[in-house]
Amino acid sequence: MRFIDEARVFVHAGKGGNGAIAFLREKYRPFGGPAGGDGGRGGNVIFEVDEGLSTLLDFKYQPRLVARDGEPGRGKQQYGRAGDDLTARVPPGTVVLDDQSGEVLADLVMPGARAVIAQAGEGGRGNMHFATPTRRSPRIATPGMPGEQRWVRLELRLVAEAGLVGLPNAGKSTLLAALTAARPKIAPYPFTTLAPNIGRVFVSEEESYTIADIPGLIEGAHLGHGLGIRFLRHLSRTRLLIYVLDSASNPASAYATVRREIGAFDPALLERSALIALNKIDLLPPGERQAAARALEASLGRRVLPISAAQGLGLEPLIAEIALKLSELERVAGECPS
Ligand SMILES: Nc1nc2c(ncn2[C@@H]2O[C@H](COP(=O)(O)OP(=O)(O)OP(=O)(O)O)[C@@H](O)[C@H]2O)c(=O)[nH]1
Ligand SMILES: [Mg+2]
Repeated sequence: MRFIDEARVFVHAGKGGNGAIAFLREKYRPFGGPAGGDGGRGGNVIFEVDEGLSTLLDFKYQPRLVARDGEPGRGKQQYGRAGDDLTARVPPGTVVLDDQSGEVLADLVMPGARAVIAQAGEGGRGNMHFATPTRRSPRIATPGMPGEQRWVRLELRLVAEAGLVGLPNAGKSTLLAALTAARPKIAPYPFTTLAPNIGRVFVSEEESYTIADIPGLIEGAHLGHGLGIRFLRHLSRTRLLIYVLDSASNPASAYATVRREIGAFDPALLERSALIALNKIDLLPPGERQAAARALEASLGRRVLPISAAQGLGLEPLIAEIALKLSELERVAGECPS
């Protein structure tokens, strides 16, 4: 399935039905008074989260969402039928913005979350409402109101607790595959991953978290080099970044490059809690692995966890460390709600 994380969609809610002008004509009451009913309201355009979706692909095929109009009122005080709402399903994490103003109309995260994106027009009022003692046969009814219409932009920002970042070929996808049931493509060349992947790590029966594998970044990504930095949007909801560095190719400089590119996208990401995984330590002689991690720790001034995603070395401590960080962050968030 193609991963599409941006789409432009035209939404048009239904117009309300017109109010009716009608009079009762019954056998024994030839001038029975006004009896035009109200028009029905139009259909809203609603977006709703469907947990089973992970792409905005559907909107590429159907970029116009037009809900039905309400029916006009009728004689004998009958109301017009309301137009059916049109409900479009979106993946969790979809942000809906007004295309022109950029205003955020909805941020749809939780399964089942929904928002009216184009408001339907109200139905008009029939002449049965307009009779007064002095105006007993009003020939007045109001028209239905138009439904809202506009272009909206959809942006998917994946919902994951932690995000893997690093240069191409560092082993991010290998790590995701080692920790979760996700099966991303893995290959010995850069830019294997062309779109983010998500997997869930099970720490215990009650505890699990999700990790996103973001396509590799290179020097100048913020200038459009490589795959650029647009995928970094998918880190915006993560609470923890995991830098994946290849121990065999200057990890300190890789770290600096990745930080520069992330900072160019959004400086706030540099403040985010982070862990550093020094990958591919199986390529080093066993006696040098810890030393390599300590040396990098000393040069970065941050804790470094040595791992081999391919051979499953050091993964238990990493899983535990991620879980610990996330639960600390959760506690802090709980203490000072923002
Ligand atoms: N020896 C060794 N090789 C590894 C390890 N982890 C990954 N690799 C290899 O490194 C290459 C790149 O791995 P990927 O997981 O595709 O790297 P990536 O970071 O996802 O790369 P992009 O998707 O291009 O950004 C593959 O050939 C992997 O088999 C490791 O721990 N040890
Ligand atoms: Mg990859």
